[in-house]
Amino acid sequence: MSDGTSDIGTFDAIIVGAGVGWLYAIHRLRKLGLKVRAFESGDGVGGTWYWNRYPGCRCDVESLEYSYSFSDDLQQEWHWPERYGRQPEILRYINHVADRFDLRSDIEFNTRVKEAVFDSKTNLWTVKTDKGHIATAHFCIMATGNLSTPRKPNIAGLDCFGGKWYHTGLWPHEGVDFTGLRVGVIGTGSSGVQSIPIIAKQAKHLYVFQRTANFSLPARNVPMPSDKERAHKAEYPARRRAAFDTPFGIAGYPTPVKSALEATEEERRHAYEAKWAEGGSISFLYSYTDLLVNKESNDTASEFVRQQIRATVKDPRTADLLCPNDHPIGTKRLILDTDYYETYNRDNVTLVDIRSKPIQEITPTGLRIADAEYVLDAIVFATGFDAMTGAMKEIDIHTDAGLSIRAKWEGGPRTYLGIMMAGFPNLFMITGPQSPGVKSQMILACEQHVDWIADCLQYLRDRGLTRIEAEQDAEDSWVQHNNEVADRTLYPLANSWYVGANIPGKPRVFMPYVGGVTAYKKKCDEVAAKGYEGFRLGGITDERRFAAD
Ligand code: N01
Repeated sequence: MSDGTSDIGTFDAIIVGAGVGWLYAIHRLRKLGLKVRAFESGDGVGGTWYWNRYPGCRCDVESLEYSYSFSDDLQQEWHWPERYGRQPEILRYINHVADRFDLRSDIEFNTRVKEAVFDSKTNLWTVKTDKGHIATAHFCIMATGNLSTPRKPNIAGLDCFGGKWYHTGLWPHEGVDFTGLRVGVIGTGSSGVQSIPIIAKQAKHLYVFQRTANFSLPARNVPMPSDKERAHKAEYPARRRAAFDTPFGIAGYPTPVKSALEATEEERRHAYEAKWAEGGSISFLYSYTDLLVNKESNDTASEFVRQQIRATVKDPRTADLLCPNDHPIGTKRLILDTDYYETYNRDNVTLVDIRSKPIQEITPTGLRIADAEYVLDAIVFATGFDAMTGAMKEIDIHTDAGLSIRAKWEGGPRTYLGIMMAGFPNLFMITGPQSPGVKSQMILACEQHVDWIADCLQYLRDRGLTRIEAEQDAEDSWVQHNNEVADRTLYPLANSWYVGANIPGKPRVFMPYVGGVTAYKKKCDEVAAKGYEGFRLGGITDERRFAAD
């Protein structure tokens, strides 16, 4: 077209965003015979694992669990070399999946969706991209990710900084060599904690600027034991099913049977020590039934970890600063590390408390806090993401009725099941807010949503329907239920990205569903079995049938 746009046609479904859910969606919808087109801003597949290439980046869910289940051949043939997958290995795996199932041909890479608008007369979404593509589809599936909008704080002076700066969530593909450099890392969430031990080994000196101490447990990563891999693979289908009967979608941990307060102090110490030695976050949180709902019980686990920190870090003042004291353990994403606390025993590592003395500015040569200036050659922002709502709000999603997602979510996200929203027909989300996604094994969560959406599209097609929309009442009840479930736990006590606390001005609303994977899946299945209860279906006309019919 003369205005620089190009109409690339009409599809049954457009998929926006990257990541593991999105690849499976292409595969699953194609199997229904649907014509799909996906848009991806990067030049390759992988989503989170494409962008987060910082040193030490590794999954905190064990690799035999953190993998696709939809193809038994795939899960049998892939070999995971370590207990927890490293970023390059996970990215290699996702690329393998894209090739094995021939998924790339339906993807427009290097293309960012800027706008999506719904026309209620045609029941069609029209999507516009930064490359000038215009595409229309009956259904739009947002697979934009929950931790895909990196944010760095607005600190005065960054523009004049003479060194280089990086964000962990947008790491250069060619890698960064910190050898001989004075490096500052701002942020001690998962990304900071994973990268700090590796950067410390390279840098001349590493300054860690910590605002809030977080709980971190040892991952105890090891090469994959072949007998463990064999046994796991022999039981894969049963294990995958069992995962849905667990709160976090991860099977293989003994279900706790009693409260931490029913155990003696001695029993608790043994239990926590065993979990500390075993490594892993789920295992630790499964020590007792009530660590995430009873503050007194939680205190026992939190204090155990603080003792471990004090026993590991030699300088008492540094140890004290590293001991989290503003939230119960597990109410922020529990971090898994390799040698994080040990790293502070190195002579070339300094922990700087920016809670009591906040960063004032970045100078041409470094970074200044109230009473000191640190000379730096490089700054690493490990400052996180506009989580769960950021990516959706970056796209101008609206309808011809004048509704927009930005306005609808102004006070926090509102969804039905984290899958759809009232006022936005035919717009699905994969692991949207108010679903368990980020509080579960993400690939399982993505597969569950994609299967639910695919079954829904099949249901509509079988009945000649072209429109589905969440009812307002159903959405309101789900939002209320989501809040009630969260309020029964300790999660809201933490200033976490789960409540948007890391983004100045973001409404404080608890965003993930924490009622557990089992309860959530049961609800989704029941809704479908009752003919998509809580959704309004319609739009029967010949010309609006799916293209594949
Ligand atoms: O981000 P975060 P992340 N001045 O938001 C600090 C997943 N993930 O990228 O707590 C100074 O957790 C902030 O301080 P505070 C995982 O789900 C998974 O590390 O706001 N500091 C905090 O310390 C994880 O939870 C894996 O006071 C500032 C840090 O930056 C999620 O991604 C690996 C600041 C941000 O921590 C996000 O993790 C990596 C400011 N103005 C990530 N603003 C695995 O699978 C922010 N901070 C292992």
